[in-house]
Amino acid sequence: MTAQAPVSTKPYDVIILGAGFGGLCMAIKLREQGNDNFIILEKAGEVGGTWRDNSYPGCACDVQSHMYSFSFEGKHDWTKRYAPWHEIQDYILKTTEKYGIRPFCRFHQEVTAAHFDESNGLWTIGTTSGENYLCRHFVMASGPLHVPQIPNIKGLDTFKGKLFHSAQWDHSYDLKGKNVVSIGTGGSAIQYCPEIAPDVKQLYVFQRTPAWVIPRDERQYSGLTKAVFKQFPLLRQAYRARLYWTNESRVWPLFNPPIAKVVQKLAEGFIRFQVKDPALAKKLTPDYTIGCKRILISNKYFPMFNRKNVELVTDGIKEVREHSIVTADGKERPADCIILGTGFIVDPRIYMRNFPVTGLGGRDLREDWKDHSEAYYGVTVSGYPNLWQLVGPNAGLGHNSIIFMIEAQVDYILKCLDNLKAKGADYMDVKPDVQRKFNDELQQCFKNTVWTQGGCASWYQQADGQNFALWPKSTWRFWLETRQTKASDYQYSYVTASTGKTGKKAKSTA
Ligand code: N01
Repeated sequence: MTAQAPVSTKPYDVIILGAGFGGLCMAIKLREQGNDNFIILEKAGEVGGTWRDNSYPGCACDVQSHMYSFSFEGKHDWTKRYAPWHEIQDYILKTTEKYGIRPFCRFHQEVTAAHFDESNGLWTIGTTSGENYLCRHFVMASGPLHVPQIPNIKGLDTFKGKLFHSAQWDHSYDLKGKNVVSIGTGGSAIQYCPEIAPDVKQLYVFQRTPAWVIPRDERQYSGLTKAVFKQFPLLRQAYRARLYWTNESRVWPLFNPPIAKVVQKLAEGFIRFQVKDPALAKKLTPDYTIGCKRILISNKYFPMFNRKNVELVTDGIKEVREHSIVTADGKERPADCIILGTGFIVDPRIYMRNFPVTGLGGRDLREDWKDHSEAYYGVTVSGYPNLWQLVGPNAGLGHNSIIFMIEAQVDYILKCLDNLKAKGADYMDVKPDVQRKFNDELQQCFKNTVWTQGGCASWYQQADGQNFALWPKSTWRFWLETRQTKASDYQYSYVTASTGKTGKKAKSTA
């Protein structure tokens, strides 16, 4: 919280952190309910989140666009099955205008603290601009993947060439004819490397762990298809449903490692088919079960290694020098530019990495989640009343559209808000035993899946080995389980008129 900063006197009903897909969905649905008493605090100067930030060459969503869009805001004229980033950002901008969300956005307002006050049942939200805001409900919709991970490599800070992270691509820098080092082989790198390879003099792709990459069922939508989707929205919706169930069927190998092994054989064949040199194909083949880390899709990644100017480097990085990079075997490679495709800091505490969130009795979420992050349906955390999250712990996906999860979570939150109103209470808090039971059952679901049996280390797991990132069931189960709220899962509290100002303890009821 900014000391001495003014606090807005009139509390908002809801403050949303972040104007990406999640924040916008929350805002649109609030407006649909006739609730205009909210604002969105956005650290950047525009809406869009990931799709505003990531603009590297080849950046596209690896979930089909007809699925990776709001169910209530279909778009008949997606150009491709997997739309490029700017088309998705354009969709977000148009949706923002159509639903009149822009006036609710407060840009360049990075949240620095969130503090719950039991005496009045309100959250105070501090921002870098120095303004503090009051609200009844605080919705954290910042998403888990937005803080670039800069690797701790010896000498990286002494590098005299061009250095940037994939999420901060410098389009003014011309890669033509340059010696380029790319570190990492995750979802971002496998998209931009094949795009830049034809332009650069030499591309060194530094791989620490190979990724399973499967074919991308790419297609352009013809004018006829777009016209049909425009004329017959039901057909577009049926197409979306087909995509949904196709994606959903992909989760079965993840739950059943023996089935995953069969899929893996096909993926191995795909590498051997696309890479001419068998020794190189072997280096590109992971030694863990497919699905343990996110499965990537590309038709261009493996063939890129058949180019003369692309080298796969699997030796560990020893150090970076002023104009080169040196591997553990002592080999030095010249570098004009280093691109970090090293992903994002995914930490259970990512939502409040830069700021404290204090709940009942002054408890600190960063402390509570130090070793172990837990929530209830990735939406709410016991001890932090009226604090809501989108894509919180165990609400992430590797096989289907995260927007499906966001919509289910937003609906759930709105139902909770209705329950609170119906009870005439000021704040609600999920009961600790409800959260405990939910998480114990959830972690059981991970047993005998590729995530625990697959033999990989990934950002899905926290230090104690528990998977805090993914939803371990089908997404329709998430929808079904969150369709109804159970009022008895929560403790409801009332702030009496007299306690509002004096700070006496609020009354609670189950
Ligand atoms: O990041 P990542 P990303 N030295 O974390 C390596 C999703 N996404 O930006 O596996 C050397 O996946 C690291 O190696 P290792 C994407 O699926 C979605 O690519 O840890 N290497 C890995 O290879 C993912 O969930 C879309 O051994 C180092 C890579 O860097 C998320 O976004 C599109 C290293 C990081 O891979 C982020 O993807 C694109 C080091 N010190 C991406 N540190 C969609 O379409 C890290 N690495 C939705």
